Amino acid sequence: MNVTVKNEKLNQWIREVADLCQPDDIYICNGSKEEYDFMMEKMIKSGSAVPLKKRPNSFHFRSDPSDVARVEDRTYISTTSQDDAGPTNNWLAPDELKKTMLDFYKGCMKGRTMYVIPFSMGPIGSPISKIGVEISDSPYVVVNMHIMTRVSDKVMGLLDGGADFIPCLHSIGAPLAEGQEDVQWPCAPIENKYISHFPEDNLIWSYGSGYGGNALLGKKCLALRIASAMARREGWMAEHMLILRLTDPEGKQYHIAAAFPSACGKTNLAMMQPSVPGWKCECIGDDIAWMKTGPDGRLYAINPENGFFGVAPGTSYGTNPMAMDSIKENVIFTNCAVTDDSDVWWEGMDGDAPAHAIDWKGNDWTPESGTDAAHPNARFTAPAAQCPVICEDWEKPGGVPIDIFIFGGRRSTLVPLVSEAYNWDHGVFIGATAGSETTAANIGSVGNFRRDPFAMTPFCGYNMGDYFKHWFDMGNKLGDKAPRCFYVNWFRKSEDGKFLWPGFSDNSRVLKWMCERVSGKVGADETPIGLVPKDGDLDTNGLEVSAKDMKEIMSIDTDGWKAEIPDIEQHFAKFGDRLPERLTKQLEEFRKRLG
Ligand code: GTP
Ligand code: SPV
Ligand code: MN
Repeated sequence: MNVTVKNEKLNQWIREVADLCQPDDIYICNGSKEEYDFMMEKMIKSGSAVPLKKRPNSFHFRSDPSDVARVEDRTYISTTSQDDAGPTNNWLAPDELKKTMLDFYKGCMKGRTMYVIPFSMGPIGSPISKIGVEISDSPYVVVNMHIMTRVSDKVMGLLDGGADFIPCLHSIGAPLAEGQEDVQWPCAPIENKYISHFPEDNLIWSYGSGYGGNALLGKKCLALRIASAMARREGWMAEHMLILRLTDPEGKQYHIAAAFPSACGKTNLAMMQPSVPGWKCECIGDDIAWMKTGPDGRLYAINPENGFFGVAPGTSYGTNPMAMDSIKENVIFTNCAVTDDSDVWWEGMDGDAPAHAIDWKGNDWTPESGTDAAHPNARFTAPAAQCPVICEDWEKPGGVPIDIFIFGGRRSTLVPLVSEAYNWDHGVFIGATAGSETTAANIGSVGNFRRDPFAMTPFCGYNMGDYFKHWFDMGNKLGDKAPRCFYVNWFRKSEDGKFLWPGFSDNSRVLKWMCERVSGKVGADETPIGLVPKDGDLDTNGLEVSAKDMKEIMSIDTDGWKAEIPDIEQHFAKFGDRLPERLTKQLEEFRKRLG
């Protein structure tokens, strides 16, 4: 071990894990550039990292073809009573799950180094921030954690001073026997993967995967699943939301937090450049928001992360120029294609496809191959500070006051571009009934419709019926200072399968309408599903969408909505007596409005 650890709880945990996992070596990380360079150098030598000539200090990794996304089927919320995990989470009793996992962990780090990564979610020392310590046998995890969280000996200093922490144990589950040669991306087979959470002890155990949210445990595991359970106990909120600041031509600022499911547009909206003249958008966070009430009774949000773990395919100067400018240097790419001139490429990047590349599986690829060059869930890991439109207040310890909540998802039919909730209870109803087509961010089928309340289905660390109640409780606490709630759908398609709405920078038109609603500049029409823009209020100046398509994007198909009711009833029924009365009442009112 390279450092003496003074925090007794940490010291004891490190010794316990080392005895169990039997690594060859233990290394305590300090987050320095030297450490990052040293780890990267080691991975270049072993062949797992490929330096990119076109992007300074940037590297490409290829995962095992089986280990390309989160594994919701193998993700557990392990509470004493199954009812506390609820109907939307996989559950195993803590004793049973721990016993199974202990067998896997036994000797699992043989032939490898065990890295101890002290990190802060949120600015170091902020009252909203939380300290975690991840133990991992993956050097890829170490370099990604350097970017995605604040890894620092300042955090170790706080721990030495007695600060508490959330233990996050991770192993790729691939011990090496004496003399055994390593593979490029070691991991365990799918049936041996476990992404486990013990919210009653604020504890995370992850085994068998090296990818994204399965392995970078500060993100979904700590900042959403464990934090959501803490937030409920302590009266705050941990949400799967981007945070942005929109400034109108008069200089008035609005802060917006939006919950869309994985791969449904958060990173893009967070750094969107408005097509409406005079409006400015700045990014505060692109995936997670932690929110607490401030002394003025309003809701304040911070981004607990330090980087972007963004979807690569579809990212281009045409769609998300600020992301493209954030990934010019100091970036880790995973599962992209690599071009002959040593750059990355993916489907949807600007310009022509390369005539030849090496695809994400390491095979020769040409545009005639008929396969994806980059995996649909290929990702970039980039420091948030590199975003040209990162807000100057993005690390403000007290956060920014939220004016607007947006819910949404990917619906090729039915759901119109935008609607506003009648009030907070109706807002909770539209959040609780949100649905979306599944994406490649999870291993499983893609394009299947599912209910995904508040985009939290895979990330809520407790019974989602109680989570709905927590939203009502927060509403009671916020009163007339609560953010206004809206619902959007950028993904409605025409009969021939094309997106009707241009999206991206034109989404600013929708945000502008929301701000004008909040400031009382515009009225709205009442419909069964909520309030919608009056004719002429949605700014379509310079927009290249036909009047016919515009009408379709905004149209409300009452029969189609009536046909949703049985599915919403089934969805609500799953929560039994944990479903708040106020949601049942909302459903009744919705039914009445539909006539
Ligand atoms: P996670 O990181 O998985 O949580 O995803 P995310 O919600 O941040 O999604 P992201 O912004 O990365 O977008 C996912 C995909 O949707 C990308 O391929 C985008 O190009 C595409 N996308 C984002 N916004 C829009 C939009 O307004 N319209 C259309 N048609 N596609 C969009
Ligand atoms: C998501 O799936 O919502 C992500 C990517 O943000 S991961 O970190 O892999 O969870
Ligand atoms: Mn996400």
